[in-house]
Amino acid sequence: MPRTPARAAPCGPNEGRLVAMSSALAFPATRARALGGSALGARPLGARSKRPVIASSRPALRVARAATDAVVDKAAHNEEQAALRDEMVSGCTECTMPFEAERASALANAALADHSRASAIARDADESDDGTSKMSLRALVVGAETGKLARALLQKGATHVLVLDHSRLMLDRAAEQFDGTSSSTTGNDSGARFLRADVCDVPAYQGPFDAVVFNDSLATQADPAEALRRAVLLTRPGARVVVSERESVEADEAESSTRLDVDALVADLPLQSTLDSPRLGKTMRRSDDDRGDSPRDESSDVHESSFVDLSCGSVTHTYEVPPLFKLRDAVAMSAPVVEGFGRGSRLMGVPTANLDVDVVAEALEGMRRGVYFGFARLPDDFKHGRWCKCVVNVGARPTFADGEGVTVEVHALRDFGRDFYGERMDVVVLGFLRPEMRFDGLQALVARIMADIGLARGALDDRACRERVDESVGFQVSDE
Ligand code: ADP
Ligand code: RBF
Ligand code: MG
Repeated sequence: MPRTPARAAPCGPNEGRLVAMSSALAFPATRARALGGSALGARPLGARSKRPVIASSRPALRVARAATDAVVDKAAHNEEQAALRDEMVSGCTECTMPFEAERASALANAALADHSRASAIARDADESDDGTSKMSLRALVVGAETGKLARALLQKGATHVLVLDHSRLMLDRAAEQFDGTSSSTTGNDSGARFLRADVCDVPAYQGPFDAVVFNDSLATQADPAEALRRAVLLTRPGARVVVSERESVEADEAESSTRLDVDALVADLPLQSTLDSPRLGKTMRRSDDDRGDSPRDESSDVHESSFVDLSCGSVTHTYEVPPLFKLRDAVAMSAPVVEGFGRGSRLMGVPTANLDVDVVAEALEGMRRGVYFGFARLPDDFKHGRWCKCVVNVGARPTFADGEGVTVEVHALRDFGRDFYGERMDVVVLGFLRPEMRFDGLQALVARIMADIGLARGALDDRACRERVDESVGFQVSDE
């Protein structure tokens, strides 16, 4: 195949794109081969199954049918894509892709260069006796292609790479890049593993991932926005998310205008362009458009000019899940606890002391909306006057219909055994966890809050963090 950038099939004369299959079935390369090809016959490329829509006058039934239709459509879409890809692979003798090696290297760099965890692994290895680190760096590749990307990621510092595709044959071919592919399905062995699955069905135990690369696969997802959202939920703070779509250099205007608007897709996600790296401290200050009262503010988490790399015949966007990081200056607040929406304890099991926002208005000026960690105390309460760990949400609660106006809610990681409305609460905010985001429901929000609490505990246990508190705020942190 000539090495020219083209919107080409991975191999052979077929032109088309790949995707989906909803079973999360992990298997080693050998099993992939044993399973053989798809039972589906060849279908016209690009054809989408159209199911008749059955309308119901009863709303509940309508909703249920719509949901079932979506599941069936997705399964059909995924099967179709799997069949297409199987067909591409089985039809080629020598499989190559345009700019294959260069593109793999560029994408691996986008995913890993200056990655905070990669640097931590290097430091850890330096300090260890045997020069190796016990830390892992997990990458998720959506779209197997020829396996070169998985290889490049491992070469550039990833310890585990999970490769997803819907086509058994495509996975099988990618696995040929590796000798002695691990048969682990739990993700605990290092190296490359291959999973025939939809990205939305990857179980959390396979992660958390430090890098996710959509390898020319986002546009052909049944629901690209949902695929991105689910992938981001599998990541760890500081993770990179790279979206790369192959593109012909001769792409005509029509083709360019139908290009995925990836920035728009990530607008509601806790991602920011790598150009606006929090390590540079930029994201801790609100951007201008975040200051007004405009209802839209989540998209300020995403820099419009995310990195677009047109080399290697691809358009590539690189984002970062904000790392856990400490504020340059601790933010101190002290305010009476006021009534909120009465939802925290009752519905969520996470009581949040709502601070009087008028009193903390000045401190809020420098803070973006999002989830923070720090220490809190009730200074006027003899029994609870010592500092304890806390998580703090500064935001508009977009998950709920009441999402108007910024509130400051503190969940203290301590059992007070009583309510303390009207009492003064002191809070020292030390670090940022993530931007606020809209969740699909209470359950998803609570699950994420639990993860936030875990991350906050870890960060606040960090000796350096505690020492810094003692120095800059001048109090001894309780060791409870
Ligand atoms: P509201 O919507 O009125 O804020 P919540 O359901 O969020 O109600 O409950 C918050 C109240 O619960 C706080 O104002 C405080 O009095 C009490 N509370 C008890 N334990 C805690 C805790 N660990 N963290 C925060 N608030 C707590
Ligand atoms: N609400 C949201 O709508 N999106 C969020 O991302 C979000 N994150 C939160 C994180 C933490 C640690 C806490 C304590 C609250 C968060 N909330 C979020 C606020 C939540 O919606 C609120 O506490 C309840 O609605 C009760 O007012
Ligand atoms: Mg509350």
